Amino acid sequence: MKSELERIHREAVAGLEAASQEAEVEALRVRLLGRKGELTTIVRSLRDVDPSDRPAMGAYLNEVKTDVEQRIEAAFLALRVSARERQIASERVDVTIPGRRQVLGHLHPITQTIEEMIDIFVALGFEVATGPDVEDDYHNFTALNFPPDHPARDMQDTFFVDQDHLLRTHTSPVQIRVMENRQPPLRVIVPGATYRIDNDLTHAPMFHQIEGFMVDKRVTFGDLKGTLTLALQRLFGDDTRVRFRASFFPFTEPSAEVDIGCVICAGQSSTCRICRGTGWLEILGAGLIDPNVFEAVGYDSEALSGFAFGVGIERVAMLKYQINDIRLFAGNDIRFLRQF
Ligand code: 2U9
Repeated sequence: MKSELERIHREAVAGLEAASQEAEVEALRVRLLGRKGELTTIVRSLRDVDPSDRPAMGAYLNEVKTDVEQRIEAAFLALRVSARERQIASERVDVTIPGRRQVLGHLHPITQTIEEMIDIFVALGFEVATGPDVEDDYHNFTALNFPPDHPARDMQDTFFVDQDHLLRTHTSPVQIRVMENRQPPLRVIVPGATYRIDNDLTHAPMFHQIEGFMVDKRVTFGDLKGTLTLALQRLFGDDTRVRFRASFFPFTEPSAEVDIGCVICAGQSSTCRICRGTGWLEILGAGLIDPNVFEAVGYDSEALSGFAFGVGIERVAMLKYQINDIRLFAGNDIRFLRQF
């Protein structure tokens, strides 16, 4: 019996040392201490031992049983501790790892250009006004001194919604609405989308304008020249040359087209493809507000004067960023937009 106990003890110690899972320890516990376990069974056979040897054998059996019980308990504990340690290690958060960078979007280049121009004019005391994209014929044409047979009123040039409504061809109707509702002195700029039936490299059916105007007593063409020269130099650089050429618009008299020195060759190349060797780029239109426009909004055209100007935002952005196709702005190709 002693040798049998020694064998059980040896195997139990070896089995417990080898066990790497709680299930293995549990299987050993059942095999040794379960109802039909080896140690449980051997206790029963103590009665067959010679009575003189029984106390010593009983003591030895108890010693083995206690030792095995303690080893099983220790094995369970060790496995639980190491399982917990493994779990903690796997759930560890390294707070020193750099975060995943969030990819930030940005404003559309047209919006950026509008905001830049708004900032320039706001610094000069202008306020911002906006109005509807769908206008009536009166505010888009008639009040702006367009004669009834003006070519811009043609179905070929303007998107008509019905007989009397259209997609505004410029933001000028907003200025009419401002003057209808308020009295001078006024300094207002109007950014927004405009629409014309046009589609090529430099003309899109939907484009953006900023128009501006100032009305007060004794506003002169000199005020217009000073304001626009300053604004264009803030926009394209302090050294930008600016020139005014006589022109015609229904809503201004006198009228001018305004050029800046070529942003590419600065007038130094007779073969420049941007200015075609002229050294100048047309950038905006302007003039003193026609007295007929003042009369249309109920202003006294004898007592008041004002200047107005209009600029195409896409054209400004194309010159600033050297883009050769206006359609890229509305194309929404992310590879194009990411560059700004
Ligand atoms: C009112 C009175 C006058 C606005 C003006 C221009 C000249 C002009 C063009 C620039 C490029 C339009 O986008 S573009 O094609 N604009 O040449 N605009 S004067 O004059 C006004 C506006 C409103 C009541």
